[in-house]
Amino acid sequence: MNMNIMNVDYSTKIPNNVNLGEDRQVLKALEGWHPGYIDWWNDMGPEGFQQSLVYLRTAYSVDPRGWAKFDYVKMPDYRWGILLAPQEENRVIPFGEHYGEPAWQEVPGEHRAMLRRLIVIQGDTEPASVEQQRHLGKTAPSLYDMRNLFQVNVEEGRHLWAMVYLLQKYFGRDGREEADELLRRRSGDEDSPRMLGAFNEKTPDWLSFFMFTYFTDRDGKMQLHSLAQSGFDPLSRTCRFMLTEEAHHMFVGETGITRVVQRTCDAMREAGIDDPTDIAKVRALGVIDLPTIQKKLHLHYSLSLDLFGSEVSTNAANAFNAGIKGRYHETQIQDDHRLQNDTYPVLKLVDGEIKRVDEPALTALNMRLRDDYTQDCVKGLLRWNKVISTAGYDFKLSLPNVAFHRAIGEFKDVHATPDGLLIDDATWARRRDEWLPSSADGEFIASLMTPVTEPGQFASWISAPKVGIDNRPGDFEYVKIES
Ligand code: BYC
Repeated sequence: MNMNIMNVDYSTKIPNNVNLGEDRQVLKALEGWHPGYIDWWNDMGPEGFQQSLVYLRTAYSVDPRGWAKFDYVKMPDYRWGILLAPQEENRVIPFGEHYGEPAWQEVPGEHRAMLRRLIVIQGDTEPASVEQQRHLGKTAPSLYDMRNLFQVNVEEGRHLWAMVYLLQKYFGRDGREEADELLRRRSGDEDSPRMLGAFNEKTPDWLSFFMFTYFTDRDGKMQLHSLAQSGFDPLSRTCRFMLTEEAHHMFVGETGITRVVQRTCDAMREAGIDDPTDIAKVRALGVIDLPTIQKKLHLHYSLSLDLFGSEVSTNAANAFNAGIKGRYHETQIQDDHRLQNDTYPVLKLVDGEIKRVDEPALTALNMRLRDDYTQDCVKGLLRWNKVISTAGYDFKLSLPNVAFHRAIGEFKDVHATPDGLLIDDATWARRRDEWLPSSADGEFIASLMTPVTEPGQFASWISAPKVGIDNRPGDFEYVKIES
């Protein structure tokens, strides 16, 4: 078969650019896994709308200049495929003890367990997010937003396929067992939860969805970048292509929050409200007040920080030394890429105070990636704050201190305010609802979540997007619900 790596073979049941047609054993394993996946999608994927026609993009190539086509598809018919970025000729391992050696095309035996663990953790997050978001279709604020939700969902499904392919192709029987386990765990399940904290939380409403795609998908971006540096070439190539799709997910988050903030500011202006913290007055307009948006931001940012693991971690050092997981933009960093003698400043709790302490750079890699993440997060805040200041309001959204509301790492046993002031348990209990969404806040937001399914119409609490998907006009019917 003439396989062009840029183009995807759609002749097998599982579209791919990895020559599955000639890799009978792996094809068989994947075909064996497929029915369980479809069962999972039917049980745990989007609730309702499975027979609706959704205007989705599907990858048909991995050429960065044009890799997707848009068309109406029923979600269960989406072609979930296995797509790897093209192999770079003579690629070498860009960091760690094996620095400069040829990248591995097979799993290095000594690092097998570590590699499998990272692939399984990555894989576990993908179906988890679909599970967390499954009920949101019913309350979509527009067909445009509904379509974006489903796009994100089918692509998270494809990312699960991507990890399952690696497990089945490179890890034999235990890889197949892990692939089955990925379909068995469930977000929020008491007995068999998803592996990482944030993926067992609820995504109760659309503001949470936008916060999740902005903050938690961005952890995904950082982790995928680190794995895209991997010396294990198939993992690197897989993650490189996943990042292409991931960009849209964060776009959904960033523009979603922008549109919520915009709508709130517009409504306050129209009503002549000068004080954005007059919550009752603002809420009476049917929009979400800025202080509540800030609370949601506190929540999702702090949950996402936990996904980076402990600030000081021997797991992270081992993965780097082994050449398995690198740093963000590793190949662009000017240093020896081994880090044996370097240090990195880490925020730690010292005698009851938050202090910067120099730690060996190798064990501080989670902290470094988290710092890169925070820098990346700031961009959205600048944009949102621009909307607020342009509307003439003196209010700034901000990221909370890293010690605030943490369940993993250095600050998990203390309480801190969003400004980073350490406080005792009683103060935390008393003031928690000032900083994180309270049940009353949740009820108010829930009261706004009425579906809008008229093309070109939007719910009261969110403004229209500036441009359509695939340059479609404002009244385009992104989802044909009855079909
Ligand atoms: N929750 O040395 P430590 C995405 C565990 S998101 C629960 O501190 P390490 C996406 C840890 O497993 C990206 N447990 O951390 C986004 C370890 O347990 P064991 C997903 C946690 O290992 C949106 C112990 O604590 N990809 O793609 O250096 C939608 C000590 O670990 C947590 C990845 O995460 C937690 N938050 O780093 C869809 C990349 N944190 O082994 C998709 C792969 C730590 O002692 N994963 N623990 O039993 C990794 O690189 C690392 O495993 C972590 C943790 C960064 C997660």
